[in-house]
Amino acid sequence: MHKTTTIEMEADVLAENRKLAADNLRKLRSKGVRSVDVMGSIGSGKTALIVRLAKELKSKGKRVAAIAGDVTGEDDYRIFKGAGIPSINLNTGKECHLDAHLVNEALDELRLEEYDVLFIENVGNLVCPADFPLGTDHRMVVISPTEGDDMINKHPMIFLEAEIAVLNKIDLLPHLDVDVDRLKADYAKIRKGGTLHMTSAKSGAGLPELLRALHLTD
Ligand SMILES: Nc1nc2c(ncn2[C@@H]2O[C@H](COP(=O)(O)OP(=O)(O)O)[C@@H](O)[C@H]2O)c(=O)[nH]1
Ligand SMILES: [Mg+2]
Ligand SMILES: [Zn+2]
Repeated sequence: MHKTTTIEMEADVLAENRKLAADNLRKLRSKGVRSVDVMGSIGSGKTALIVRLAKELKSKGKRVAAIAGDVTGEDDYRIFKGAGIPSINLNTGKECHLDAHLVNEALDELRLEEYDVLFIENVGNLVCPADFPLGTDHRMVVISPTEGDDMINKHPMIFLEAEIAVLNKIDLLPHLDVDVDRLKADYAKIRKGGTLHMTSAKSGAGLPELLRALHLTD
């Protein structure tokens, strides 16, 4: 009995989130903003990638904004501001993921008509963000080789949910005993024929290809 009630409540929460996500997507598209939900593990380079991608986009004349999602604090928000990216800070309090409701409030604070692209950095976590779409054009998941070569196999749901997957920090590969072929094979098993994008937010490697995959550049 108790289990049934819990499952019903969860189903309600997820359904409500999907409804708000659809509202967010409509709102963003009506203002001509393309949006990306950047999910991934803690420290995999989500913030660093957003900063580099925003720089590339700005050089092509695109106007970029960001939402920094964290449990607490303003660390990423300050990095975005320091990089000249107009940003909103979203603290979840104790939740380990952003949800469509929080993002809906942040969208009200941004003058959306002034931007072409919005990056939303989700809370670092490879589990529950998968269940909470935010209403973005794309969902992207970022991991890095220092986390080991079983990251994809252990978290199939998020790789199934996000249509773009990134292995960042490839500049570190020469120093690590990580089996990249295993990561690629695990990914190809989960998303048939999918490409695991290889990037370095440090050197800039792989970023033009990633921007094309996100349909943010030609
Ligand atoms: N060597 C290297 N370091 C990186 C790269 N991307 C991010 N980092 C570093 O990894 C740490 C965590 O990056 P951050 O972007 O804050 O990760 P996040 O928690 O996913 O947002 C920082 O010290 C970054 O400078 C990369 O491609 N190569
Ligand atoms: Mg970050
Ligand atoms: Zn969570």
